[in-house]
Amino acid sequence: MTDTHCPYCSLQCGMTLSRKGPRLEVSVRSQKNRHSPVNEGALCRKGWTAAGLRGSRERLTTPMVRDRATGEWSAATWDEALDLIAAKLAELRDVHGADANAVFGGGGLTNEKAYQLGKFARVALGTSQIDYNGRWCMSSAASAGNQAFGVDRGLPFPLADIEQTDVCVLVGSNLAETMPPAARHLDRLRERGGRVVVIDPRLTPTGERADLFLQPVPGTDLPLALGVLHLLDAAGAVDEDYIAERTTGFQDVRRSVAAWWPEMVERVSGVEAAQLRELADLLAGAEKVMVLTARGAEQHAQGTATVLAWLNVALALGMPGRPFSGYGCLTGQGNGQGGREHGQKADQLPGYRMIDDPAARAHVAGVWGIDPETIPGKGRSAYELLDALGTPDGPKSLLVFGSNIVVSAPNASHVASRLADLDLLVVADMVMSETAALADVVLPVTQWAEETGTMTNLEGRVILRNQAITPPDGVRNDLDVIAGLATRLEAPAGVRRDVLVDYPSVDRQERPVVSGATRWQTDPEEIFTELRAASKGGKADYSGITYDRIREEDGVFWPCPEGSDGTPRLFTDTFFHADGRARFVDVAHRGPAEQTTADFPLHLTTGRVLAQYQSGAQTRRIKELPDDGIFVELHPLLADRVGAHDGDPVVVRTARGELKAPARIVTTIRPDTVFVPFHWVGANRLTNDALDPSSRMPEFKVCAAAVTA
Ligand SMILES: Nc1nc2c(c(=O)[nH]1)N[C@H]1C(S)=C(S)[C@@H](COP(=O)(O)OP(=O)(O)OC[C@H]3O[C@@H](n4cnc5c(=O)[nH]c(N)nc54)[C@H](O)[C@@H]3O)O[C@H]1N2
Ligand SMILES: Nc1nc2c(c(=O)[nH]1)N[C@H]1C(S)=C(S)[C@@H](COP(=O)(O)OP(=O)(O)OC[C@H]3O[C@@H](n4cnc5c(=O)[nH]c(N)nc54)[C@H](O)[C@@H]3O)O[C@H]1N2
Ligand code: SF4
Ligand SMILES: [Mo]
Repeated sequence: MTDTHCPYCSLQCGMTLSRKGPRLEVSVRSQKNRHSPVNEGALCRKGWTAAGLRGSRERLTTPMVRDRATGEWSAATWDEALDLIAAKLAELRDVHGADANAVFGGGGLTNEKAYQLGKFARVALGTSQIDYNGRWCMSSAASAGNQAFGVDRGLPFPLADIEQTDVCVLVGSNLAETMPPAARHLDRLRERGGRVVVIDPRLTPTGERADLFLQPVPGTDLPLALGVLHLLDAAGAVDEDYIAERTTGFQDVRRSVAAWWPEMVERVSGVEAAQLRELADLLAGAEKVMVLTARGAEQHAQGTATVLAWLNVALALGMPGRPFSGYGCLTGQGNGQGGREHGQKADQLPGYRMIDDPAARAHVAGVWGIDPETIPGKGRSAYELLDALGTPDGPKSLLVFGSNIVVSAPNASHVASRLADLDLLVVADMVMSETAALADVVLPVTQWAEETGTMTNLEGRVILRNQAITPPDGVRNDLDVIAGLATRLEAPAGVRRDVLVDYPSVDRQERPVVSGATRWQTDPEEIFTELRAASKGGKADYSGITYDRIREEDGVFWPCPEGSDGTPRLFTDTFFHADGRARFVDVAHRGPAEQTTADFPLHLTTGRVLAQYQSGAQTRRIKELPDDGIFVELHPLLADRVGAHDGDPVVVRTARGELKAPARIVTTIRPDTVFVPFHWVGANRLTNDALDPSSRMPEFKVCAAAVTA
């Protein structure tokens, strides 16, 4: 029996794995799991069935190489596959320069993998071209958090704090379906007499839990926030003392919200002025308010500005840093948080250091035992990277670890055409995902139950994934794959032991320096020790966290410098900007990048259903999970107008492509909006690749569409 955590979402529910003959059984049987802080012994359907890939025929167990001419696959040995890849990477670098090779990571990778992948790109390949799917996830909230607070940690408080607030406002989150065990916190909050507000163009199972439900036009959360702040200020409900003591920039924001009368907000968002007043009254009368955003608010070309507008509401009410109050982002992927802290993002180095900061480069170069000058600069963001593949100035190869981009990237047909122009596409995965099926080489890797490593959940809590079983024959850990390639590329793996944190007994002068060593680590705990050193002194400081501490303490919250207890709650005394204050940022509403027209009169939005996870690469292959296939959700009024019948196919068209799928007619969606889940191929043939200017987040949540029966 091994205690570990679910492989999927950012809740990282504690679960117990036991062997039952050849099978693996999921339970929450252990004492530890019954009391695990985020799920208290509850799991959602995806968690219960997570072991379904173990022993399944869908599992890849041998490296595969595809013949470009015939399209045929043949099995290869690991040496053959890695030799082939390394030789091609070296050739491309020699001919076109280091940026000819690119790496694409994922927020499902452990911290150790994310760290090692970033180091591999910068040290072994020397490329600036690395980014990851987290750009499509909560990057707008990250960018807003950095601007307002000077730091980006999903929730600045433990999840269970939700129960103790007075009003919890969920902007674009369907957590009852996307993090089901978390919904209990909303229920308990309401049992205590607190209120839940949900803002979503669809009345979801989360919306059904709300005391107040607002149903805006997709892409109008920003003016809603401006309208709320307008009303709060007019009512004298802003916290002037807090604003004066703990923030800067309010006066500009106050001036710009003055123009947003409720009636004007109603015209833009479709939310009645009376409802907006109801929300403002609720907030004005509450002592403790929590504003939480998720993808509905964030996945927009104005996602950062939208989050900032809601953050301004929380700040004006004086909430961030106050007990059981504040602003938080509900991150998404299992390691969506840690994945963005340790260097797989184009502009970052480990510890949430910025790659263009000379001090950060010097520190990390010190740990890596290399000259800071050799660390490349900032690379392209995820979508811009994919868009550049195979173009004259763009990368000629792509290594993918932990993402199924041809299903999950916006404007996916275009992305598939870019992949086709590569000289080399390598995908490491445990199944033949739609992206793997397009690769030249596919490498079979371990899944969660077969490996150890740390993950950082939505609360900033660093937890430990424990290996429960040995991997199937032929399958390797991503860390082995990275080390195998780095060694073949003759990359130095010189960790300078003198900067490591674990040698308190040795005098600093005498600590051994192994600069120039060529062995790349594959042991997760060794890599974590190096990560601790690399993160030391950074914003996401992990230097005081050890595997033992995580085991003993139910996880440890960063920042956690050596000797610290960790930080479950941020901002109680100070924010992370040099002056210690939070910043109001004045933002203006521009609306979605693509407006409706006579040809495309509807709003298309996309998202999730309970039983499927992400691109579906894993969950569509698990027999115990219902797979109803892709569908188009639309309102009866719209269905009547276009002559659609429930269950019969409709065609959705946008400027980028079309999708034919069964109609699902529901009264819970706005009549001017259609919804398509993205777990199957199709939704992203439709979506718009317009990007947020600061986070580079694509506008998954709104574009202009037409529907015909
Ligand atoms: N079942 C399941 N759970 C998951 C995942 C999964 O794939 N499946 N993925 C995980 C990951 S990586 C993530 S990021 C999270 C995402 O978790 P959520 O953000 O909760 O999920 P979404 O369904 O993408 O979007 C949430 C809601 O936003 C609404 N929405 C659409 N457009 C707008 C808008 O313009 N404004 C507002 N206010 N709302 C809008 C949608 O109707 C939807 O109900 O879930 C995690 N958990
Ligand atoms: N239209 C639309 N598109 C969206 C969204 C939306 O709301 N609407 N949401 C976006 C969001 S928030 C996200 S997070 C992305 C997610 O979309 P993807 O990045 O495609 O995420 P997954 O489907 O989880 O893909 C992970 C892949 O890696 C494999 N894998 C899992 N673990 C590991 C590992 O440890 N190592 C390796 N090598 N492989 C592994 C899985 O089998 C799978 O094939 O989609 C985005 N796309
Ligand atoms: S809520 Fe998330 S972490 Fe928990 S069991 Fe479901 S998918 Fe797994
Ligand atoms: Mo996500």
